[in-house]
Amino acid sequence: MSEVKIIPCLDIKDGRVVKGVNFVNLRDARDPVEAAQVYCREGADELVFLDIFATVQARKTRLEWVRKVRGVVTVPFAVGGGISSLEDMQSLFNIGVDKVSINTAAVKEPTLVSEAAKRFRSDRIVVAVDGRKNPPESGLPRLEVVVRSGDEPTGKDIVEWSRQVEELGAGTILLTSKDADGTKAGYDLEMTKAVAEAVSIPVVASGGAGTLQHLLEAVTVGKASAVLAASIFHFGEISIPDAKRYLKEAGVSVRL
Ligand code: 0VR
Repeated sequence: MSEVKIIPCLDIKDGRVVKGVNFVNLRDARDPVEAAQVYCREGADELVFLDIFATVQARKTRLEWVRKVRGVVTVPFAVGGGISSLEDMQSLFNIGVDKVSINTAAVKEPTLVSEAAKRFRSDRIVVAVDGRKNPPESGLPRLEVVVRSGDEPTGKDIVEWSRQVEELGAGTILLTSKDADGTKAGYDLEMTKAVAEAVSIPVVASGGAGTLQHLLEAVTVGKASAVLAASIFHFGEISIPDAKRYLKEAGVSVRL
């Protein structure tokens, strides 16, 4: 088994790290530069920076916020939020970002994924897939893709979209459960497993981490290649070294 990555996520609003539940009721959590320094020092394998209001505010990713964090990050750095063109991606790569994450723009214009993979190489292109679970009798896909910060349902099945994203050339899928986000009740294992079994590219589990056991089950049951978390790290409930020690003791290969 290749090493499982532990990935803290900085959800950014007005230049601060924020954290909500189910993508809403966002509250201030911490300074992004300070958080990035601590997470890198503690052994994060990657860092994700999401300018979560860029798309809904119909603007580009705030580069000045990205630059500040980029200045202290010592691990692979992925940035998402508001990216909707190859030029947007180039601007981020020009300031030292390692990977870009596209979400809404990929659904609206799937060829953007294939063009980006060709221009920049697949391993630099992450497609973020946000999803919600619909009741069985709803007539909607059980696992449905949502976009625009989770506000817009697409009617797309998550597994079918993930397969398409892989075919288009994405290097990684960042799979976030809107229902689980911020609840600390555990990842959506049904969603994570369904996607991880449908594609051969790495799937990052995201949304719901609350305990060390949740991190383990995302890997063992959900078959995720990496676990992303925000709440447990931002509010100091679990540290990255705790997470790595626990996973290693459970037999999971991690970078210590
Ligand atoms: P935790 O459940 O706190 O670990 O959060 C992990 C993950 O869900 C968040 O870091 C982040 O992906 C939530 N995403 C979005 C959003 C939050 C607010 C608004 C929009 C989005 O579009 O992904």
